[in-house]
Amino acid sequence: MKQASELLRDLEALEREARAAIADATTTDALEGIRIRLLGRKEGRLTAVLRRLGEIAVEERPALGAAANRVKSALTELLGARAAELGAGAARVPGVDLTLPGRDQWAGARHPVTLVIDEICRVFQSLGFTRVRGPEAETDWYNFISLNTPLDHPAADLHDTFYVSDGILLRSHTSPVQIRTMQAFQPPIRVVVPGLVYRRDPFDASHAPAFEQIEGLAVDQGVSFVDLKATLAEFARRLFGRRATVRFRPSFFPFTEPSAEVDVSCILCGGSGCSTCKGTGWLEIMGAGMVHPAVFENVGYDAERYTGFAFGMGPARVAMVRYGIADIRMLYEADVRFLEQFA
Ligand code: 2NM
Repeated sequence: MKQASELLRDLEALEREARAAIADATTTDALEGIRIRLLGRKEGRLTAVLRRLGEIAVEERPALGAAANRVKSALTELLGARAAELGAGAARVPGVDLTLPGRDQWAGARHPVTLVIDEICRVFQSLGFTRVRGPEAETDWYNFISLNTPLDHPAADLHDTFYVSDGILLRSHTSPVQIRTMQAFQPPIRVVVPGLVYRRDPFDASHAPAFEQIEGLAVDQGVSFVDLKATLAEFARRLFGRRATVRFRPSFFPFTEPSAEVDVSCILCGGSGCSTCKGTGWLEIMGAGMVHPAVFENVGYDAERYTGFAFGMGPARVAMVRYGIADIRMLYEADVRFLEQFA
C-alpha cells in the first residue's frame, strides 16, 4: 500500500514543475504540449496521480483527493491564463515588444494624378486616339522652333526652361512628341500624349517645376474647328458626366491659329458658382486650337492639304478639383496616409 505522504510529495513536486513549465512556455503549441503531459486522459502526470488514489488507505483518500483537485484546478487556470497571454502576443521575446500594436499591411494604391491620366487617355482612346509617349530631354528645335516658337520668345527664356546643355533642354510641354509623330507618320493622325514636363516655376500651392501634362493632336483632310469643339465637348461629358458643357474663349499660342482657352462647367456646383470655380461656374481646364500651318511646314506636311486641331491640359488640376486637394505639393508627398485615401 502506497504512503499518502509519498503521493502528496509527488503532487507538490508536480505542481512546482508544472508552474515553471507553464510560465516558460513561449508558444501556444508548447503550452498545449504541457497541458497534454499534465492533464492528458491517457498519459497525463496529474491524471496518473489521481488514478493512484486507489492505492492508498481509504481514510486518507478524501484529503489527498481534495489536494489533487486543487492542484488540477490551479494548473488548469494557469494554463488558460498563459494561453490568453500568448494569444494576445504578450510573450517575452528578446528585443521585441509584442505588446505594441500591429502594423497594418498596405498593398499600395495608384496616385490620384495617375488615376486621372488613365481616365482621360481612356476617353480619348474611345474617341479613336492612340496613346503615345516620347523623350523628356529634347532639343530646342523639337520643343520650340518646330512649334513656331522662336528662341527669343518669352517661353524659351533661360529663366523659364531647364537647359541641360547647349540646345538640349527638359521639354516644357509634350508637343515635341506630336512633332515626332507627324515626322514618323502621314495623316490621318489621332494621338493623345501624357507625360512629365518641366518649367522653372517656384514650388508653391499651385505650381510645380515638374508636372504631368496631356496633349492631343488630330490631323486629316477637312478637320475643322467644329471637330475640335465636338471632340472636347464629348470628352468633357465622358469624363465629368452627361451634364458637363464646354466654353471656348479666344487666346494665343504660337503653334495654333486660332487658339482658345477651354473651360468646363464646374463639376462641383454644375455651373451655379461655388468656391472651387471662384463663383464663375467654370473650371479653366484646357488650351486648344487649330494647328498653325507653319508647324505643318516644319514637319513636311502639305499645309494646303491638311488641317488639324490640338489641345493640352494638366491632369493634376483635374485631380485637385475632383478630389478637393487645395495644395499641389500634396501630390508630391510620399506619405501613404495621403495616397491610401485614393485606394
Ligand atoms: C496646348 C494648347 C494648344 C498643341 C499643339 C500641338 C502641335 F504639335 F500640334 F502643334 N501640340 N499641342 C497645343 C495647342 C497644346 O496645350 C495647352
